[in-house]
Amino acid sequence: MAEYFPEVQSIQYEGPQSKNALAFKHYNPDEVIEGQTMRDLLRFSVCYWHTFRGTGVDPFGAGTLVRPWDDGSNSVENALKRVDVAFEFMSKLGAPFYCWHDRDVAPEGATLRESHANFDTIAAKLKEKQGETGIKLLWGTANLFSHPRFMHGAATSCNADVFAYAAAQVKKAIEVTYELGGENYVFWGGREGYHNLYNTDMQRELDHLARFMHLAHDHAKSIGFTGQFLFEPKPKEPTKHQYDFDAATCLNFIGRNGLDGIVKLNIETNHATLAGHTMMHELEIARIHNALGSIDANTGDLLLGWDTDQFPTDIYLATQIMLVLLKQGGLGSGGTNFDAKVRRESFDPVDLFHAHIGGMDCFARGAKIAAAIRADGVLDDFVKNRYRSYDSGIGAKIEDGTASFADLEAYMLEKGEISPNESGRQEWVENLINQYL
Ligand code: XUL
Ligand code: CO
Repeated sequence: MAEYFPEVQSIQYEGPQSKNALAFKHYNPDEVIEGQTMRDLLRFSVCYWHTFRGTGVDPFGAGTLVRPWDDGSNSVENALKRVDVAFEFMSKLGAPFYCWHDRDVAPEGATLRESHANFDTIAAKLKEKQGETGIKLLWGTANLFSHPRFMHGAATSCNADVFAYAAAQVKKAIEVTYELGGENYVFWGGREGYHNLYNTDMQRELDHLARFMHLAHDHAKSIGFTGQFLFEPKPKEPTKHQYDFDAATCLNFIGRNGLDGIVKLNIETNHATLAGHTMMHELEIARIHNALGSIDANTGDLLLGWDTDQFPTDIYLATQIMLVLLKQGGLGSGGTNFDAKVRRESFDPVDLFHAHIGGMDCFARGAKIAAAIRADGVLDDFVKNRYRSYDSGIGAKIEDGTASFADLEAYMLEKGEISPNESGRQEWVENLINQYL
């Protein structure tokens, strides 16, 4: 059988001293962190769209990532060959999971019927390769944003036929996800948003989006798909106002529309920063609402205001992420999906390996550092101690709901002034984290 990455053997863990660029320095799949192997804790996933469909095209120039195996066509034959490429890459990398949009893996046909048939053909091969390699599907999703028909959105389009088309596509994508044993199904809003309120009925559009998710859930139930539904927040790009702006906005939408317990969140680093938050903030918001389902691991660029989808290399950031993930004991059925692309100047196929190896090592290192911080317990003790006034006395009564405003007034009239405040010690806490890096 043809080999597409002949210069690369399977990537091994060689430890921090290794000088081999094509080896892991920190990601050791069998190493145990807080009772879980790194393999099970991190659940790394390769995304099909950037890794196998990315061309490096930008608004100023044609694609640069010309792959030797790709004939440049959108044919089924080319798509079938790409499956071999993908599984060779993922096997050599040692990634346990992957994920796709329907149109990444299979070409759109001239009709919906033809698109479904193409998808079935490719899905059969994906299933075969999953069986051969043991690589599993982390999640599937539908591309409801590339085709011109989705110019006004999909579920939130002003045109009911577009809603119906999107429904047909998601129905099929859920069925294929189920057929391939996918563990989650993702909804990223794509063009679900607006540019101008003068021509937009926001109430109706939001109601339609909620209806769409309920219909998707009803269908999943009817076919026995029990994978987790995930909503992926993003504040802008492509529309100015996205309905899934950030974690809090998505959680409000979920709660308001009876989707609690049905839909969790897939949090992406570059989306968090575009929303003016940190990734840690977004993860923590999701976690405390019991809605942290999965992550799209990437990073933006401090100097650029758009979704650059770069591979994560910042150990400080990975440490913050892992502090939250370890607090909730991992990601359950979710994973760490590299929704990231190599730069258009990095056009060699081997750059795909460098990118993923770096991202996996970065997260592994973040996991080790976060686990060390948690094992020492200094940070945790500091935070617990900071809130100790709520552990007994008036604080305990506030928390258990037995103190009224009148009780609090009586308490304070009697006491006269508060106990002295204590320093937040932000600088000390930041220094403390640096000691573990
Ligand atoms: C877009 C994005 C998507 C979703 C899946 O910014 O992140 O690729 O992850 O549709
Ligand atoms: Co994403």
